[in-house]
Amino acid sequence: MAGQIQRRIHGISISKPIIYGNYAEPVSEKNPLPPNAPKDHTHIWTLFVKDPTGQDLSTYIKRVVFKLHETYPNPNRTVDHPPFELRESGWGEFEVAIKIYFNSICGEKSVTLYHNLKLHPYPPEVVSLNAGAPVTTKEGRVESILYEEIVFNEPTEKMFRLLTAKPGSLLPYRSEKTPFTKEHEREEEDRIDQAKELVRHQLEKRTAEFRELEVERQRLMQM
Ligand code: SLL
Repeated sequence: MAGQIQRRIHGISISKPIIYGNYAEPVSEKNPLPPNAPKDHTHIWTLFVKDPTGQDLSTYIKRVVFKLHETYPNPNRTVDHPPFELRESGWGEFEVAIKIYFNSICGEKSVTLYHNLKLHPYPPEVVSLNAGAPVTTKEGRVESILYEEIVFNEPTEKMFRLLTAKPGSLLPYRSEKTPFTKEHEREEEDRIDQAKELVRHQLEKRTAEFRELEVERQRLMQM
């Protein structure tokens, strides 16, 4: 109802995984440009926001706006339903702002992610050093994909029901972590103290043995 304040659940955070990025393929006979595309475009690419497990993002996402480079006509491209994808062509790489709007029952502000649209792969030796490094797949297409978790703190009750319909979204409640960590620390300290005590005991025993041997050696020397 209009004006009704949505109740929130305190002390709870819900995390939703997403992947986002782009695919790109060089223009070729098999992968031709659309008839209306400028002739200097060399690649056809797709920008996307997806759920990594294949779930339907429209449960909580209402709209995705891909803000392209200003060389594109109408650079703000809105996608109002899944799949949240945009297929285009171009000649250059640039940074895309991906603005995600949530369903109104979420009571959440939009979130903006940034992605460097990639058309060319990185050299293999640097791929593991770069999150989202563009790589060439077996099919010969370039992929640059990033992983992110959208965290909803103190979600509305409706949102909570929506997002937890599938398992695996609830994050541990923050304050529970503290006693666990302290206890853990104390146990570790106890273990270290016990080990020190053992070493000290062994050292004393050995020193006593050496002292006895020394006394014995001296006695034998005097004979
Ligand atoms: C730069 N990275 O910094 C480049 C910009 C722009 C890419 C790349 C198509 C535009 C059109 C296109 O690929 N733009 O359709 O004219 O300068």
